[in-house]
Amino acid sequence: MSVFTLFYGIPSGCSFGSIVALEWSGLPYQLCRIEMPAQSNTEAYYRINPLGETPALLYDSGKVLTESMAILNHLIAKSSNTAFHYQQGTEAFNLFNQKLAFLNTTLFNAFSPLWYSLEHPSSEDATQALRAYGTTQAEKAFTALEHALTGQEWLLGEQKSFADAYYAGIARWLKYHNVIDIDHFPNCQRLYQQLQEQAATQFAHAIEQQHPTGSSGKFLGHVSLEKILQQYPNLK
Ligand SMILES: N[C@@H](CCC(=O)N[C@@H](CS)C(=O)NCC(=O)O)C(=O)O
Repeated sequence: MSVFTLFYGIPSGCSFGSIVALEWSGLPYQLCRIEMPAQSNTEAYYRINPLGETPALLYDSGKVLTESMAILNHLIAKSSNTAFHYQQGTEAFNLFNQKLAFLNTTLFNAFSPLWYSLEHPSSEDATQALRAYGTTQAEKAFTALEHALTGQEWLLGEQKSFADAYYAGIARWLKYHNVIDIDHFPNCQRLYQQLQEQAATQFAHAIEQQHPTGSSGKFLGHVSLEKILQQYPNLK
């Protein structure tokens, strides 16, 4: 089996979820660290993803997959852990896709105005308007999630899934942007806390913060963007 390479973004990228998922998957992989926006918005990285976004996954010796939903689904298909496999057309498959789509659209997008205001300093009024919009959207999304999580251990119910991994990377933005305290949503908070106790989540934090850490999966080390581009000259 060829080695996967995940391009993950710092600080606080949504690619965090793909790192956690790779740890859970049992697949051998390496990581390529991309600073956003300094490295993500360069001609070199556009050869990996013309949108300049992370995560991106290099697989099968030269194919690149972008978009978290596609990456997570690919990792599921390749994972030897059958607990993560859902057959198309089943309720489990629908539920997984529904949760992942909710996180990747409604929840993720709620934070867009907050990221924009942080990365594009503007007038006090404009910043306040963006923050107010982001806060309203985040409140709406977390309220919906709070109801959906009632009486459930994980996003899918009793079974942990890659949707939970992805949630761990997004939910932390409430604190990052200092908008609403996650304690206002007890079920969301419980799920978030439960994820912090997972070895894979602790590993992903340590990787982002460049702290020494051990993998509970099949992490093989870091590789630089330059090395990947030399190794795969045909990447556009
Ligand atoms: N739809 C994409 C969105 C990816 C995305 O927007 N990633 C952000 C980080 S969470 C990014 O790379 N931003 C680039 C930058 O800020 O320079 C996905 O789900 O993977």
